[in-house]
Amino acid sequence: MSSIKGPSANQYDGSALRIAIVHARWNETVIDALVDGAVSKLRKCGVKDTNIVVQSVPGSFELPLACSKVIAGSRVQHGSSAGDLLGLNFDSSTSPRNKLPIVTSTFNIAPTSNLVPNAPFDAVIAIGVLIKGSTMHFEYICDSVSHALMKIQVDTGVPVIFGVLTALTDDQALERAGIGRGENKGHNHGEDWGLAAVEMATHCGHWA
Ligand code: DLZ
Repeated sequence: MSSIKGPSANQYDGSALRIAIVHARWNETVIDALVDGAVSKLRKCGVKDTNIVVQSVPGSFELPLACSKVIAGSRVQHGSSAGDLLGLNFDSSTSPRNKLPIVTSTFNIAPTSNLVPNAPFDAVIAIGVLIKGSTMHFEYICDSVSHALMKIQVDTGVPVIFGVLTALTDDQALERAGIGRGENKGHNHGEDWGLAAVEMATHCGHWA
C-alpha cells in the first residue's frame, strides 16, 4: 500500500509572486537537492526567475535572523543597495547554487540587483539540514530555529516555510531530498516547500 502521508496537490498560479529562499550551507549535498527541488516547483507554479531570490547563510542557526532581515530589507525605502539595507554581508558567490547549471544559465541569484526595495516578498522558504550528532547541539538548534521561524511569520505576516530537515541519520536526510543511497531514492521535500510557499503567498493576503 502506498503512503498516505503528504499534502494534497492543489495547483496555484505563482506568476505574480516574489519568493525568497534562504538556505544554510551545512550538509551541502542535501541542501543543493532541496533548493533545486524548491526552485523547480516554484517555476512549475509560474514564479518568474527574476522573482526568485536565493541567499545563503553558514548554518541553520543563522536562518531566522537572515529570514527576518530579508523580509525587512524588501520593505524599506529606495536608495541603498540591498546588502546595505539588510545589514548582512550576503555574497551570492558562496551559494552552492553557483555550482549548478541552473544558476549559471538562467537563474538570477544576484542579491543586490534582485532585492528591489519596496517590492516585499510574498513568502520566504528557509532551508536547512540538521543531522543529529553525539551532543545536544542538534536538539538546541532544532528547537530554537523552528520556534524563531514560526515567530517571524506570525509577527510579520509573511509566510515562512519550514524547510528545515531534522534528521537522525545521513540516510534520513538524503532520502528526504530525493537522493537516497538505497533503491528508494525518497522524495524531495524541497518541492513541497516550493508549493507551500506559492499556496501560502496566494492565500495569505485574503484571510484578514
Ligand atoms: C555547528 C553545526 C553543527 C554541529 N551541525 C549543523 C548541522 O547539522 N546543520 C546546520 O545547518 N548547521 C550545523 N551547525 C552550524 C550551526 O547551525 C551554526 O551555523 C553555528 O553554530 C554558528 O552559529
